[in-house]
Amino acid sequence: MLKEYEVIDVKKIKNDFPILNRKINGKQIVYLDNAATTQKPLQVIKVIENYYMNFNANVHRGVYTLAEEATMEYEESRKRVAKFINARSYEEIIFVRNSTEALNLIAYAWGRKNINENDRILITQMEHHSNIVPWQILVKEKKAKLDYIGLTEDGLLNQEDFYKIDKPLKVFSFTHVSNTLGTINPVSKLVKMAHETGALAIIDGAQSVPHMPINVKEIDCDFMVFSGHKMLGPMGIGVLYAKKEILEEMDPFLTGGEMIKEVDFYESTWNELPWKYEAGTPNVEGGIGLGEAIKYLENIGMDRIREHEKKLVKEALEILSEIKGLQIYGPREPEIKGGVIAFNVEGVHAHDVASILDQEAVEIRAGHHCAKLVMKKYNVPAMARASFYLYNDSEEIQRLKEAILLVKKIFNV
Ligand code: 7TS
Repeated sequence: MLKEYEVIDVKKIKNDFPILNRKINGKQIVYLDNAATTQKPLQVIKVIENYYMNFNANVHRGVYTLAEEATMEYEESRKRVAKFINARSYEEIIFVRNSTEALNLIAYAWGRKNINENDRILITQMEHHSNIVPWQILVKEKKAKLDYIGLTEDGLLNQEDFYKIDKPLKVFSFTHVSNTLGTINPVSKLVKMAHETGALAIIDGAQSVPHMPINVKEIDCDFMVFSGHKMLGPMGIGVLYAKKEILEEMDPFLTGGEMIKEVDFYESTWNELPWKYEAGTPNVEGGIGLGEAIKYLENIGMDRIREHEKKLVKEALEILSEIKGLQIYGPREPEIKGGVIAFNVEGVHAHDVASILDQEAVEIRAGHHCAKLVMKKYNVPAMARASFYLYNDSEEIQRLKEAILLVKKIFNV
């Protein structure tokens, strides 16, 4: 039975995640590192097991039953992904390993063809390193220019910076939700700003696609990337979404088997979309597992998952704000904050915070979170970070609070 204030049945959901029954130091685990990766429900684990037990074969080549079944399931997953983010067709969905690979693919395949000397690429100070480093390399190679949108003290994008940088702009690449500050950026507006200057808009959806309804047609971005493992799916499967006309114009990234139509001695031609961008044997178990993860999320409803996380964040911010000496980073309004709260306990290194929390079976991440430019903004070497998902609840926020109070007691701060 759902309690009146609950938007989803967390108790029932928890039963689908065997790992959440684990005890650490005799205490029930509280898993709060969902921005790094999420746990997998039995439904996903079983679908992978079933694949290996019953229809494992390489895809797109065999005409025998196993190969046809594997191909069909893999391609069904692609269609499910397309529908999940409202892409126009499965042709716009490229399976890759993760968000990092997808961003590198864009920088190499699109970037090397379209970026020239003195062209400008714009990113933001809240990016994960995977949306910084590929651009730094491209810019060096092409003698192009890299610009940044900075941050306000509250962890929002300083949108005025957009109007200060030199134009014309070729690319504006930004995260939808910050993996450290939790900031939800106004993506439709940012895409419009990019398009008005003639730039392409790339969205890093690693922290948004798993947590809220996404409609790429409505947002009108040119590219969006995300990772299966952050949305209940297996490791090693990710997605590059791109508008069809861009994928048609671009050259392939990796080449070899699978991605060709014809191969002659000195020339080759490319396969149809989306396989033009998928060289070699793909991660079939990953694709099938991701399809099942999406089924699971859809059954609960992405709008309800977002509502649930909004409530958790509101509650956590209220509770944590009462702790003296706790510095919390990022916006405070649940409307513009995803389920991510980064903090520091005054006088204690974030790694010590995370170690003591682990003694209490509260699993959080500490460090720079692959967002060193965010650390620079707040002038800290590291932050502790709790990040939520659909299987977290109020009791776990209490456990988090008690564990932080214990840190303060141990360090006498
Ligand atoms: N972009 C964002 C916004 C991310 O949060 C991450 C991973 C990535 C890209 C890269 O994803 P990957 O699947 O290619 O690794 N973020 C984190 C994190 O916050 N803690 O561990 C990984």
